[in-house]
Formats: sequence, C-alpha cells, structure tokens
Amino acid sequence: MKKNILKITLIGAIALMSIESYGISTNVEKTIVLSNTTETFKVYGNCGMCKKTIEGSLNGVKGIEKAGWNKETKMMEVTFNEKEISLGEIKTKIASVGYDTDEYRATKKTYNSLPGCCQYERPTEKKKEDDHKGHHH
Ligand SMILES: [Cu+2]
Repeated sequence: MKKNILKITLIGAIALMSIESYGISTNVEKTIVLSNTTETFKVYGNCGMCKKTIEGSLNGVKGIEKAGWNKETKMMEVTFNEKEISLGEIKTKIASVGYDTDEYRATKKTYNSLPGCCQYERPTEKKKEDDHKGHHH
C-alpha cells in the first residue's frame, strides 16, 4: 500500500517535470521569434551605388536578417535580432561606410572618399558654436 502511493507520487512528479520542461522549451522558441525586430529609419544617400554600399555594410553581419534601402524614399528597413545587434550598432556600421543617419554621422574623411555621384547632401549638423551663445569670451 505504501509502495503504491510512492509509485503514484513518483509518476506524478515525472509528469509534472516533463510538462515544465516542455513549457520552458516553448518559451525559448517564443523569445527567439520575438527578438527579431524590423526597424525603418532614414539613411542619407543618392543612387543605386549608394544602395549597394549602404546595404553592403550590413552584409554578413551577425544578427542581421534582412536589410534594404530605398533610394527614392531614402528609407532603410532592417530586420535584425536584438540579442545580437542593436539599432545603434547598425547605424554605426552604416556611418562607417560613409552614410549619415539622423543619430550617427559618417566622418568627413569617409564621406569625402565616396565617389562624386554618391556625395549626397548631408543633413545639417547641430552647430557647436551655438553652445557659446549667450556668453562672451
Ligand atoms: Cu551613390
């Protein structure tokens, strides 16, 4: 009699454990799906060659699922895994090949080394001189 109760309890515990571990595995799957994000943002550029350079900067980068730039709207759409790469890192990569976003700017040197047709009109930079407004040196 005592033995039987023990058996039932044991079976119950095993059943509960397997339900639990099943729950964990589905949670992990959900997290992976949920961490794929699609963001759309503006990248300054001109032409089809810019498109190749901009998209190329994310080519083969870990965490990047999909990246496409539209030369008419200048909008970039990136699908990425937030666990592996952040939006800031993505914009930094784009800036590193010469293209500005509103948050991250390419260096003058990188911009100047772009082919002439690709030297797009850069967004206006917040002037540092403005910081000195209101007081005299
Ligand atoms: Cu171009």
